[in-house]
Amino acid sequence: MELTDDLAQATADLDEYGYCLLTCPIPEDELHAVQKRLAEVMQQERDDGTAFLYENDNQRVFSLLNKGTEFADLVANGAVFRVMEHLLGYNFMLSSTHANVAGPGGASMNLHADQTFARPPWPPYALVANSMWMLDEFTDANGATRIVPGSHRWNRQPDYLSGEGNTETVPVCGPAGSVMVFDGRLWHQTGQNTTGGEYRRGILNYYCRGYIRQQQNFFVGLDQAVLDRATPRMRRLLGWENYLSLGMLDGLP
Ligand SMILES: O=C(O)CCC(=O)C(=O)O
Repeated sequence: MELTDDLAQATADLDEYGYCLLTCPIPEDELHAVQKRLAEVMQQERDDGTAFLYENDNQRVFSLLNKGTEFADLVANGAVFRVMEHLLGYNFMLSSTHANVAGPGGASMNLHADQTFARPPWPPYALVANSMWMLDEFTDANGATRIVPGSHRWNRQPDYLSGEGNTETVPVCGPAGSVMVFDGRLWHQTGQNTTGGEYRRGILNYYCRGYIRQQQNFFVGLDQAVLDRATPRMRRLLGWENYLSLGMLDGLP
């Protein structure tokens, strides 16, 4: 798939294939600041023994909003926001934000759809959607996210008992700064990193419809300083605004 900064093309790609690939929507210096901060946090968590390491040298870094001011602009980025709104509608929210790093020798992840928490039958639209910010160039060799194009239209998770966990996938490759936005029904997985020394760093900003429980509990875990800095859009994304009659305070929106 071609990279695009045309949002009409991006939403058409999402409808047809279940994903789209956006050209880097932030200035280069902001991308560098995010890369630098993530590298620092990864190292810091390895040094202090709190790093979440798995599959050889893969690493997840959770709760990014509490770990650097650099990450907020990605969460609320305008281009991603508009494409997400196409998928998730009125007053959608941030579900979680974390980094997933495929380290050298890291194994691939099981093929899955992100809305597996919902019991079948699924409605004919996405309940959640994800965005993968590629902080390094994503290649077939370094573990680029692999997908089954068009699988969002099957509207169900893979059936492992019938071998669908082995459905043929394609890697979604792009230069550093590209963003893949994908429907919560799309079958996907982290690729295997077969390189000897490359780290494939990606940030997953995951969103949900306004009536779905968020993956991360921001009401309990968000640092007050993050909320103090939050723009109106960010407060809404975090769940600080009501969705119709949900999320009220003392009977009022
Ligand atoms: O890291 C990736 O490429 C995909 C990660 C993923 O699918 C997940 O964390 O659920």
